[in-house]
Amino acid sequence: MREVHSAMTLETVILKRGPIKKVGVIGMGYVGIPAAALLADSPAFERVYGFQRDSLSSGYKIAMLNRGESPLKGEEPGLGELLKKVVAAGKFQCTSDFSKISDLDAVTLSIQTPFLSKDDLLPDFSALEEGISHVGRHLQPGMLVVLESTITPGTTVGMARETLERESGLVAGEDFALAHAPERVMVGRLIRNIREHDRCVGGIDEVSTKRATELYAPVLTTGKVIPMSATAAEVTKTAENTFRDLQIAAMNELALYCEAMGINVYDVRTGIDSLKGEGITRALLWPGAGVGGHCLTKDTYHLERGVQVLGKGILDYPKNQPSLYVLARRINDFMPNHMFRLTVDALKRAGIPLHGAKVAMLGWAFLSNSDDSRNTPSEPFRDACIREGVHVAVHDPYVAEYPGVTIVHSIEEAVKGADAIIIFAGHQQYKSLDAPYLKNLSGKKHPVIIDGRNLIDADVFIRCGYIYKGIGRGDKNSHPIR
Ligand code: SAJ
Repeated sequence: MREVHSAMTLETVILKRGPIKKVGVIGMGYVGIPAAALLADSPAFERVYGFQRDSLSSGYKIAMLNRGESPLKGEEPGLGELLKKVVAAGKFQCTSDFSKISDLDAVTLSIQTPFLSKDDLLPDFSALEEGISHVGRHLQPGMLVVLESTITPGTTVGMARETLERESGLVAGEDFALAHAPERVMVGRLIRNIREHDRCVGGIDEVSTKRATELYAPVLTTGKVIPMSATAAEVTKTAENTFRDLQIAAMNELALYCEAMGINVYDVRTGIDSLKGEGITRALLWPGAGVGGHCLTKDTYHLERGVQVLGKGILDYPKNQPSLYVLARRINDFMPNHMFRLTVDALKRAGIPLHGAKVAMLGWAFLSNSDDSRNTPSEPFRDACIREGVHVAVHDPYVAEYPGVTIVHSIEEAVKGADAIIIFAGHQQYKSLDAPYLKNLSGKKHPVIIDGRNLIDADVFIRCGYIYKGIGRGDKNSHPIR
């Protein structure tokens, strides 16, 4: 009876409040800004506030956004014009005055949840919790609160609900609606992703899911709302990245097997991929020098923590076996070590002592043709080299700088006098590396080249006198030296 009674209460309160007209978005980052602009541009809503802490590091965004300018780096098609339009129309305003929350109908939170440290992989929810407390302090009956950040399954019905109820004295599911609607945006296509991707909308109860659907449906073009529970939405988001990481690990493991068996993993991949037809699917991704970024490197651990908390004492799983997903993470994190092993073996073939060798790393970004170097797999490789007394030059055409690492932006500067050239990122320009030119630059009779992203033609470099090794290239990694 209580469930029916509380749903009626919330439904009544929401009916009394009427349709969502005024919305707040907390966290003016690469998720919150496009979300706020799209909500403000929708005729369904009257006014949108973007809430941003007036902090030293990001307070500058407030004035920029109120001038209709985007503080985001890099190209975001459509975002600049959209911001100018909604600011000029008086439909969007950025503010650090969180008390304005009290006269809104709905508030979303897009605050990042980074890891405190790479070792214990525990998320830092402090900024998110601060944002939720702000909302709680100004929460009114009938309001909708939606978390968009990537969070550990159980957070919406757990920490978020508790914080909101404690700060407001109201009851979730009775006095206010609460949901999780994870973001699925990729840098460079933020506006398009929000409009076109399907949106999982998960309420703590049916009424909350329905109210959250009212908020998201108007900004979707080809995307549609997929209603579910809040915890299912949290698991969807973390699992969709966990599965991508798993698929990459499956291909990385196959690459290691192919190296050991003396065959070309790319031939095998083509072979497997040729099995087509209804109902036959193989999600084949690509082997490589490693997996970086801020999504795949952490979302698996969000999922694992979620099942440890929510499934405590209930989960049935093969005894003493590690999680398949965590094993996948370890395989992907092993790839920079493998790149180091290939480098050591190749330098040995070249008769060059490891200590004092000079290595040119091509690629510091974690992603091809990107300047994003968060959790880059290049870093553990460079650390391993330095531990062994190897001199490392790092080249990247996109990454301007990185704490403690000198990034050079001319290939010549990086490769001059190098004993080994290591391709770490799949940047476009590395696909046309000139073998004789780089060999002259290195000044070595048999320079080493390690291909971490299958970018170059092994035979061209082998014929030019290089000692070649490539991820998954068991067919070439012991080639005769020309
Ligand atoms: N990588 C491989 N092999 C592959 C694909 C990627 O080694 O076949 C490596 C990349 O080099 C990189 C890392 O994995 O180091 C991550 O690459 P990514 O393409 O997954 O890019 P991310 O980390 O930006 O992932 C984001 C995710 N988007 C969101 O969380 C909203 C992910 O869900 C998307 O699938 C991905 O973008 C995408 O497809 O662009």
